[in-house]
Amino acid sequence: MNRAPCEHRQEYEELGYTIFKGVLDKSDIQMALPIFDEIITPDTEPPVVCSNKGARRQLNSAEYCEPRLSNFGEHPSVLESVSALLGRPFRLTRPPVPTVTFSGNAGGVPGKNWSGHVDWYSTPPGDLDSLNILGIVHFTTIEPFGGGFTLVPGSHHVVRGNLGNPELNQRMFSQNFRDFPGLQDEQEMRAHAGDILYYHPFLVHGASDNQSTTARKVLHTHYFPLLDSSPI
Ligand SMILES: O=C(O)CCC(=O)C(=O)O
Repeated sequence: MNRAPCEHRQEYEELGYTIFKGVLDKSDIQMALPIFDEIITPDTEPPVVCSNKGARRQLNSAEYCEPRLSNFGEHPSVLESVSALLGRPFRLTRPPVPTVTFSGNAGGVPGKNWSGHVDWYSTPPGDLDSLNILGIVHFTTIEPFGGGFTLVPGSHHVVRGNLGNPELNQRMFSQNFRDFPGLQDEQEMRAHAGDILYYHPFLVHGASDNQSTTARKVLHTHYFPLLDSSPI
């Protein structure tokens, strides 16, 4: 781990995301890359993938899960990073989902026509929804405008702060975050192969167009801390 857990936690609290660098090593990456190529190609169609964002292909359901990739959600180094961030026992709450963003349109260009969303579990959110953490495990290095995960820093505070506002609630629940009061500009995240970005469930975020010639390969993960009141 390249930074103290408390620094990651503080960054996650303040900005709504934090990046753990070099969690997976070269041999992990080399093992995984051909599996991405095997299961997701530019021609892979629904229902195996959802391709509602053009060049972005995300494996659609547990039915199509690929254990050789999903298992990275429970790789010891990955679990160590989750543990550092949560500081308590946790569960992997759904199968990790591989996503490939090929060259092309996939959510807009940051700073131009990009628009973000929140991963609502329910609207309005339940008391525990904000405790989920979402991860993006990078298997390729993201170059500028290479389809990187794009987010609005600190937007989880704005979202949380407006949950009691009926007018803004309606906008948030219909994913209308354009010119939303209080939001900063979006930022496209850079990352190296092996890095993991964790983000808050109320963070405004989204995919972005891949204007490079390198396909972006990531695994989306999802964890939930164990609570004293957690059901068995
Ligand atoms: O990483 C990406 O491609 C976008 C992820 C995203 O928007 C989501 O999982 O809700």
